[in-house]
Amino acid sequence: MHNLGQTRSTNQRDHLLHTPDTFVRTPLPGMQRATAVVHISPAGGAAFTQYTAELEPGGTLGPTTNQRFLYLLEGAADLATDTSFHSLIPGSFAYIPEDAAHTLTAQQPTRLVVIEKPYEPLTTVPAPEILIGHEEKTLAVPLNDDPDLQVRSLLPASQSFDFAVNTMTYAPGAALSQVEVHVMEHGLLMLEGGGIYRLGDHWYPVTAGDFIWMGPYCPQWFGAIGKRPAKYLIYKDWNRHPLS
Ligand code: UGY
Ligand code: MN
Repeated sequence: MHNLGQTRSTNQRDHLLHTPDTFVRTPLPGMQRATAVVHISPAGGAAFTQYTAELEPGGTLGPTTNQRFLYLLEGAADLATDTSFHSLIPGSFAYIPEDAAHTLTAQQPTRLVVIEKPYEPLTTVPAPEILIGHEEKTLAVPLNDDPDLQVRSLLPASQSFDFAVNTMTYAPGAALSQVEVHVMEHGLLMLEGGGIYRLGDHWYPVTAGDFIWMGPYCPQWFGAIGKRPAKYLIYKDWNRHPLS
């Protein structure tokens, strides 16, 4: 059904709101029985790429030489590396270092978040190794002592990692305690609930399924609205000097 050209999606200099009605699916090289919705990439102004991969049973992701982060949204998939084998279920995540050969194969219709980024090594710490986990096994910590805003860091607090991926869960009515303006950029996927996101000088209603990119220094604030918690998965570049 057409909607007379209306959408909540918007592409601004320092932020993007990408809503499901505007998603366009494309195959990426090496994908089998799978497509990608590329939410953000260097073409959109980001230093990383984030897409949602949608796989049929038996479908696979293509290869990458960059480091890759996976978070399973729906379905089930097997991740095989040269030395290990892991079954991923909703809430499972995986960090795969650059140049690490691996194959991800869906066991049923599966959707997953894929984040890829060239690794920025430090001379002082070794590069990270492959890491597999499940969100529910990570520690939930209140942000700024607010028990109504819980943050789970999926990657360990190690300088080896040049990015972070967290989930943030807001009780109904909870909000960020400040408008943030920072050098890091964000890729954000709304997982549950909704609310109002301030991006730059705009206030947007957002809901589960929406993707947001925030460029460096994009003013940002979120307040949860509704009778159920709002939850999102959020990427940020991390642990590196701005001049590196
Ligand atoms: O980690 C963050 O910068 C996070 N608090 N930002 C956000 O939720 N927009
Ligand atoms: Mn932020």
